[in-house]
Amino acid sequence: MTTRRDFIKRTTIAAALFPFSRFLKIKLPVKGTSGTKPIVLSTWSFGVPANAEAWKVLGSGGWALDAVEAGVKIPEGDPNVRSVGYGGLPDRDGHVTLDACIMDENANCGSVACIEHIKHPISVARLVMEKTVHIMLVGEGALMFALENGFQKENLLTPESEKIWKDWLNKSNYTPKDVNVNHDTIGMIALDSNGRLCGACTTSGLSWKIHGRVGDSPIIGAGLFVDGDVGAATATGIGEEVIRISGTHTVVEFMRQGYTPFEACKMTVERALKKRKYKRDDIQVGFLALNKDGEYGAYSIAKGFQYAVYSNEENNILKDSEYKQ
Ligand code: SD4
Repeated sequence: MTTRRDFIKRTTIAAALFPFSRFLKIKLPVKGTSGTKPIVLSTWSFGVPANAEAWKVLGSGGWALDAVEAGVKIPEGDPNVRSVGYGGLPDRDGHVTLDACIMDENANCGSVACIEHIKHPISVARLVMEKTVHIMLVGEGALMFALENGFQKENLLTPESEKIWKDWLNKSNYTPKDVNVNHDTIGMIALDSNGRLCGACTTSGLSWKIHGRVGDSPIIGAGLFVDGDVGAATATGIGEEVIRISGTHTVVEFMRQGYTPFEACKMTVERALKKRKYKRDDIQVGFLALNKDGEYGAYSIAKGFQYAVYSNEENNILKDSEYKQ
């Protein structure tokens, strides 16, 4: 693991060399969590079963794109996960609206936003990528596209989530700012045994949001970004803060400059804080990143963010006290 002193030293050296490195192609002196492939990472504790599913593809030499799609479908289909897919908490008017995107190693990508009634929006996003000339479909149009392609219309509001929503309605002020920012999205990034980097991100978004609100999760460069030659990153937390700084694109650009995934995530979080003058722990924004060499890292503003890593047949969860340095 990188120590704080190592980080400062490398950051200083990197800052001094950066203006020249672009011309001289100097490889900046960085190191990170030891690289390995295949490997899959995902946000929060539901990343553990999701990674296990993704590993079924990665462990047998499959494509990272198939792995991330299969992996994130686990929390999407789990009614007990109240922040992704089926069983997700609704917006303030009781609609479960879902956001998802997917991206491969060649910058192919697809996305759906504010889609209703479809249990696996990630698979619709993949279809947008593979069957259309577009990248993003939203709302009614995304639903029509899904139905035309054989997806089933379902009620995604479970009795449990409906009860939580009704309890909220009883005591809420129903103002535009009355949203629940305590929320977990699944973002998954993977490197397969052929060196292909891919990612997926899917969520029901902030609960009690205004109907029609779209977060960062389906936006390429905000909730997810992959550059197959450099690295991949995904985001969790308040989507508005991630969109404002093109969060995951920024993380990948820092990795392109030679920073480790941990450093890239930390610098991007610092940028989000600097621009908005929030105090730490007032808001949550977290990034998870993986580079082309299989090195990974994460950083978040507030305490409590954790992520799951599956590599070498081991499925681990890392808490912030373990990955923050
Ligand atoms: C959103 N970024 O809709 C998502 C929420 C989230 O962990 O990631 N929560 O803003």
